[in-house]
Amino acid sequence: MSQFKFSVGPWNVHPGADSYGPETRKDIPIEEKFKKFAELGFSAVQFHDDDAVPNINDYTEEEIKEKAREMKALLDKYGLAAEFVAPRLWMDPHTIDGGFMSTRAEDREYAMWRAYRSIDIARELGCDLIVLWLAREGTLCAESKSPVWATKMLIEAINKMLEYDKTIRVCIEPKPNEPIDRSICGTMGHVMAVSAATIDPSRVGGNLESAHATLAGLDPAHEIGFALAMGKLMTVHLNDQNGLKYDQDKSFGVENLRAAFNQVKVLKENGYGEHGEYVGLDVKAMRTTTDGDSYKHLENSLKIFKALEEKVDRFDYDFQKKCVENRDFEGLEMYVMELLMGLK
Ligand code: XUL
Ligand code: MN
Repeated sequence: MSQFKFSVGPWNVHPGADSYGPETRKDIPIEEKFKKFAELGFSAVQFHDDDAVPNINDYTEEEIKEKAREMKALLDKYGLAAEFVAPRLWMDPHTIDGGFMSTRAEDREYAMWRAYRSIDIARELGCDLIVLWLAREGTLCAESKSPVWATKMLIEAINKMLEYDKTIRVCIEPKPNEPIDRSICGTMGHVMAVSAATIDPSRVGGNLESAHATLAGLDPAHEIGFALAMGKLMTVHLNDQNGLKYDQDKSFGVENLRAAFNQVKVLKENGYGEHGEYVGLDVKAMRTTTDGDSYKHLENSLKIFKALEEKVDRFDYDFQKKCVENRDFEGLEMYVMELLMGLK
């Protein structure tokens, strides 16, 4: 039995299109996804604003709230909670050059409109968390905008959100690149600095995604640990990533099992989840996956996470202590490998 509650986004079950080819699987209606998420043991759903309210631009503010209430009823039907809402600031023609730090004032205004609507939707769905994955916030052409100005625009946008709703929490999901070239907020360290510069740092934290940390050349467990030490790990996006290339969102643990073990270990050792935090997955199926296996990567990720929880439960802290006393790190490392290989 896992001690954690798990969450997942509807985009994690997807038709398989990539930048170089069309869809390979059928699109699945959101209600069918919810039903399956509940069956698989997920407790909550993560949303983009337009996952909750498709065609969001076509509606008035009141209509958007009404549509969100309909989505809440659908969640209730399957006993699921909403974990967060994230404004999708990368698909709209207004966000071609980013959102909060777009070079055009009318586009920055549009980004704020989406941020406010995300807060409205979160309220209707019964959650208080806004995730900002800052997809296009940075520069494609380094000289196109000042990084000083861009960083200040991000802080200003977050301040406006904190003012718009006095209890909402804002959670930045850092990523160093892709689709943007140079991101403004690439790591947990950046998130902490931005948080500290806002009008209410207690309401601004981070969402660590394993793949994003790897893309920054950092260890996901250390990024998680850093945010935990600051009391600012609001959620996680667990997945895996094979080195420094395009963002892969592979099933949790399939590329680097030891790194995955250490992510589970740091979460377990530090009481993650005790304040209602979810273990969020952000995993994608492979392009070759068939319709019948549309959820297999989710099942596999949960299975690997739970198996690693058991490994953490069996971790011999006395042996670890002895190894540390003797500076026998070769011994400790081999012990971890044997534990993971099932030899211990
Ligand atoms: C992109 C990414 C997004 C966010 C949600 O790399 O991880 O799916 O998690 O906006
Ligand atoms: Mn993510």
